[in-house]
Amino acid sequence: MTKNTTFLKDVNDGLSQKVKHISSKYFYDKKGDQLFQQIMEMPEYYLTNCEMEIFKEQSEAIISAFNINENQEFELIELGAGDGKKTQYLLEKLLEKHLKFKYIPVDISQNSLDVISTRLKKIFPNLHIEAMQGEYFQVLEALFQSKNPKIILFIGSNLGNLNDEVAHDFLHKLSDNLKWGEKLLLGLDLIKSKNIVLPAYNDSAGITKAFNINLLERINHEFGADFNLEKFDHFPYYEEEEGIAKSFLKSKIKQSVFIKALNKSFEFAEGELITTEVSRKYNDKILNKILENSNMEIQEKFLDSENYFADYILTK
Ligand code: AVI
Repeated sequence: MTKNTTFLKDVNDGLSQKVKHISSKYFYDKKGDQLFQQIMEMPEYYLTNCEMEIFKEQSEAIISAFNINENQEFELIELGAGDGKKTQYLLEKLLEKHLKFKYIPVDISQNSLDVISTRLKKIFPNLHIEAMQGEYFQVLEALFQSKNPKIILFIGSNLGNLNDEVAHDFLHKLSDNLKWGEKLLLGLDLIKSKNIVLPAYNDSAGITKAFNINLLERINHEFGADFNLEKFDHFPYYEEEEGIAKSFLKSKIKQSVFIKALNKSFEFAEGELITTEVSRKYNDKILNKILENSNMEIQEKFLDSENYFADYILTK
């Protein structure tokens, strides 16, 4: 099945449920990539700055924690590489130390990979970079074909966009592929109060709203749907106790939407929600629960100065 037919099938399945949903993985078309870049620049979206600070200030200590054998070439694999701006600090330090490694950014968006490869090659002419396009789950096997030791980067709290069960399966599968002593650097947003988290998913410039609504625009373009974008609202939600930020699209009125590629109409009640994203926030207890029986454990934790975000080193 091609990517597009999987998307169409997921739209059909998700909108046919009693509680409608469409996965956030479909946010990232070209416009979605650009909007996410803009979100990361919004003052309310603290996640990027916090993790940037950790990489800027603590890359040296992070590299020590990797326990790298200087005589052995290794692979630094970044899952969901995005724009690579944070990783840049780590790459700079690794290159300064003349360590032998290949950097493999993996992303679902070929567009992001092209941008990151061009940019990093310019900044670091000596960097050995080999991008791989694909979804995390699907590329794991291909990634582990070479015998070289591996360090995996999974930063930006990307894990939080998977529900806990899927996150558990993913980390366990990843661990199954890692050899004894190999590391995963896992960047996670931490549980904190609503007055900090909620604005991050509802910036005053309306970029997150546009990012969410772009999903409907994408369905209009790709599948000839007639979603009226004015008739849906961005609806963000977060309760500290649950620790999960959620984004919904809310139908402003009772309406019917036709999707040509499915030759099918979908009914929306006034106020009805489509779940589009979960962004889980973590603490050690939640992470340890997900890691239970995975053969991976927390080795070290690097925090930003506000204690909003953590980069965990997990070791097998
Ligand atoms: C990519 N991911 C970690 C972002 C997040 O915070 O969940 C995506 C995002 N959604 C809305 N704003 C940012």
